[in-house]
Formats: sequence, C-alpha cells, structure tokens
Amino acid sequence: MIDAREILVRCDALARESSDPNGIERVYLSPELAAVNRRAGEWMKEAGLTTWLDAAGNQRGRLEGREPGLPAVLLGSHLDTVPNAGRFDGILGVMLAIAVAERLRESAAELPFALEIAAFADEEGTRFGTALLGSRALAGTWDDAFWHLTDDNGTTLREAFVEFGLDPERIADASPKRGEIVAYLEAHIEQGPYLEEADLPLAVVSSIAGARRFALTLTGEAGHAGGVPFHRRHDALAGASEVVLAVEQLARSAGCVATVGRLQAFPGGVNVIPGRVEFSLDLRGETDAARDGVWLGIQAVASEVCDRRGLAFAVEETHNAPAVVADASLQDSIRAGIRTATGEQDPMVLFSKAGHDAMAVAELAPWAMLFIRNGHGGISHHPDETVTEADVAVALDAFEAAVRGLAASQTA
Ligand code: HGY
Ligand code: MN
Ligand code: MN
Repeated sequence: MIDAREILVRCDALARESSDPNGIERVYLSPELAAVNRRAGEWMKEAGLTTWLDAAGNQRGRLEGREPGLPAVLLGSHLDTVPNAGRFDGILGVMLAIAVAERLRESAAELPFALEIAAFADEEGTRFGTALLGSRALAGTWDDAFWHLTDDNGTTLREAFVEFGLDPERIADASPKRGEIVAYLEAHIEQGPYLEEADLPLAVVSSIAGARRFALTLTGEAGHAGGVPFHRRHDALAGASEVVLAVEQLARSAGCVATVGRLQAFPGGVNVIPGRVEFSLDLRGETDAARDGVWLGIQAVASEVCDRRGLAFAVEETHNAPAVVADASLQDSIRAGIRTATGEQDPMVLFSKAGHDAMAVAELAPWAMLFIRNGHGGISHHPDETVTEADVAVALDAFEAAVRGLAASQTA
C-alpha cells in the first residue's frame, strides 16, 4: 500500500519534471505537465482507478462505488507550479488523493458514492496569467475569452490546447453533469505559519480569500538620464514606485494582502528615464468587499500620482475569483478525520489567504479542505516548502477517515 514515505518519493519524482534545470517550474499544457499527468495516471491505475485525460488537460481517475455510475466524491489538487516552486504545493494533495483511493479500493463495493480524482492542470495561472483554468473547465465556468490569453511567447491558449493534443471545441466535455459530483475534498500544504506555530500537523479550512489579479501599465516619457531636469520628467518607474508602496500600505490597513510580483521598466537602459512600466498586482481579501475597497483606493492613488507626474495609467484585470466558504458538514467530516488520525479533539480551523482549485470547484459542488503543516515558517512558492513524513502519515489517515466518515453518514 502507498504509505507516507512513498508519497514523498513520488513528490520528489514529479519535482524532476521541470522546464527549469535549476528549479521546479511546470506550466499548463507543457511537456512537463504531460509527463506528470502520465505518472499520476499510472499511479491512479495501480490504485485501481479507471483513468482519462479530460478535455482541459486535467488527469482524472474514477473508482466505482457499490454500483456503477453513482455520483462521485471528488478528491483533488493541482500538478502545475509557480516558477521556482516547492515540491508539495498541489502535488502533495494529488498524491494523498491517490493513496486514499487505494486504501478505499477494497471496500469500494460498500461505498454509497464513486470516488474520483482530479489532478488539475492549471491552478496557478503561471503561463497565461489567469488562474484555475483546469478546475474552471471541470466546474463548467470556462469563459471563451480565455482562448485569446497569450503566454510570454505570444502563444494563445487555443494554440497551446491544439499543440497539447486537445480540442478546444470539446472543452465542455471536461465538466461533469450537475449532480455527478456531490462533494469536493482537497488536501494541501498550509501556505502560512500557523500550524507550525501551534505545533499541530493538520487543520480544517473555513474559507478561501477572494482574489483579483491585474496587469497595470504606467506610461510617461523616456528621456536622457542626464539631460532632462527633474521638473520636466515623466518618469514611469518613479510613479510606479509610489503606487507599489501605496498597494502595501492600503492592503495592510484593510487587513487584506496585496503583492506586486512582477515589474518591468522600459526601455530598460541604465541611462534612460523609464518611459513605461508594466507591473502585476495580486490582491486578496477575506471578503470580496474588503478586497474591492482596497482596489478602489489603489486606483485613486494611481490617478493622483499620474496627474501629478504627467503619466497615463492603464489597467487590465487578468483574474477574478470570489471568496468561498467551505461547506459546514464537509468541514465536520475533515474535522472528524483529524480527530481519528491525531486524537486532537478541537482541530485548528484556518482561513486560507492562498487560493486553491476549491474556489472554482465551489461552483459545482460543496467543498472542504485539509491543511498539512508546512515547515520553515510555512514558506511556499519557494524551494524550501517542507513536510515531514510523520505529518504526511497523519494527513493520509485523516483524509481516509474523512472520506470513510462521509460514506458512513450517507449509508446511515
Ligand atoms: O496564488 C495562490 O494563492 C495559489 O497558490 N495559486
Ligand atoms: Mn500555489
Ligand atoms: Mn496550490
């Protein structure tokens, strides 16, 4: 049977499927993603599932319940990564799902539901900027405007689909019919410090922050770094710098989080005043209202800076995922699983500021999540992501107990 050690061995094996020789990077519809889909599909088959690649490039698997064709409980997470990623963000959840399915295989004939797995192909949005593409296809919330998204090489999402061997016209086939998925459970490393601070291995997730992403452009006037006096300058980078500091200050004061992860000044000469700056904004809040209030504040600062400095301000929204609340009874299933596995009578409950595929799947089915302690202060989106074999072992026991508890509650 797959144990915690094997799960960690598999996470290490998938970490080697990377487009970056010096780190982990695996983006949507890439050869590296095809490689990990194949590996995960083989492991799903070994665990007793029938497998398929869905119309959006998600690797899928299914174990029938006590009779064929029953609605399914879906377990899942994602196999794509951010640049310079850790080995566990998403991947650990998929490996735990496969191990739980293997443990339930012997008693599948008593399950009141089928068990399905989704290894989502694009939770991060690294390649095309818009996140949750794989899980949105499954949830049936795909937007045809996505086809025109382009990556850094100018390849459109539609072209990338065809190159990957997928048919864009069949995208709707990725989404099960209403009622075919009755619940979604996801296990994921905590991308924060709270389990480590509390010295606990597991937590149940209460809700996930609503996220919006933007591509912002400030345009001024390039010029000679020596010849142009300050009062005549329209320096896009100096202006952008004022906006970036306001992003941090406004988000902090509203209890939200906001990050400028990418910024590029053009034309980029050391002796040229930047005429244009393009930068990203990732903005999240426990409520959409709080998040959107910060966005209004950022826009007000940007227009004041632009007026004062003679700059132009352009905005493109690249991602918008509303805050979602976990289903109360599924949270109880996860809580009961944690109690069974650890003896902890009052498991920790955490609000997730990190986004997850559950945000998209929430459109299709009720959901809940299990968090696993992540070492080094909970660092993530970083090679230092760390989980211990002991924590993975209790996570596997808790996740299995949660699914068994769900089955028992539906059989009673
Ligand atoms: O950005 C996030 O929160 C997630 O890891 N995609
Ligand atoms: Mn991530
Ligand atoms: Mn993730």
